[in-house]
Amino acid sequence: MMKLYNQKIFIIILFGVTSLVRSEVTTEIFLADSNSPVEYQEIMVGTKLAIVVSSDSAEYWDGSIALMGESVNKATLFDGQALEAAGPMAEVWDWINVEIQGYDLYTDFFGSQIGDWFVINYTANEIGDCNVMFFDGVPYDPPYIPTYNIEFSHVPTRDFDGNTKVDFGDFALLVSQWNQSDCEDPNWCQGTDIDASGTVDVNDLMLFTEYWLEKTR
Ligand SMILES: [Ca+2]
Ligand SMILES: [Ca+2]
Repeated sequence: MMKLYNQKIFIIILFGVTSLVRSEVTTEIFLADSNSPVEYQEIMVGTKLAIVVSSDSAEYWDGSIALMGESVNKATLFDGQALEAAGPMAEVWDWINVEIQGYDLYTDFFGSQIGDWFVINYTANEIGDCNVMFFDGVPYDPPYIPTYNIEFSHVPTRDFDGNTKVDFGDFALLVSQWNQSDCEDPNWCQGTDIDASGTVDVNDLMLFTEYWLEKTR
């Protein structure tokens, strides 16, 4: 399990685009204050991320980032924006299909530059696996087959008091619920019964410490 200690997590999507083919599409995940990409799968419910679409080529591009199926409930994509390098006429459009949530992305046809083109914010809403579909090229008709998925696993939050950081306040809440044995859905003893076993015990403490000092945004 990878742990994060940083306020922001950027997912840098790099495109190795040539003039002939859209090739070499890769996804890398960075911590905000690190140059080292990390493998990143598990995030707490409530965590907010920024998905940044970047390019090493200054040419026209369109594509899409979206949630479909069960992932629509698991997370929300919001506040999609074109950045300066996408060019002055770049556009971001909401998906209008009610079963799909996300954005179609279009650079300026002539004015794009190398750099960061778009940013799409992501928040984890529910426990479970979530796939963010990435399309190299806007898909106009079903079936919507992504170029690849960015996969997340949402785990229960350890930020019991909701102040966006796992810290002593949360630990104090865990202690206050220690040995409680009547935890029930959906409250689970103020969230401190992390594994939903019905009891707040050492297993929850271990799960809690895995995310010690992690921030959710
Ligand atoms: Ca907290
Ligand atoms: Ca438990």
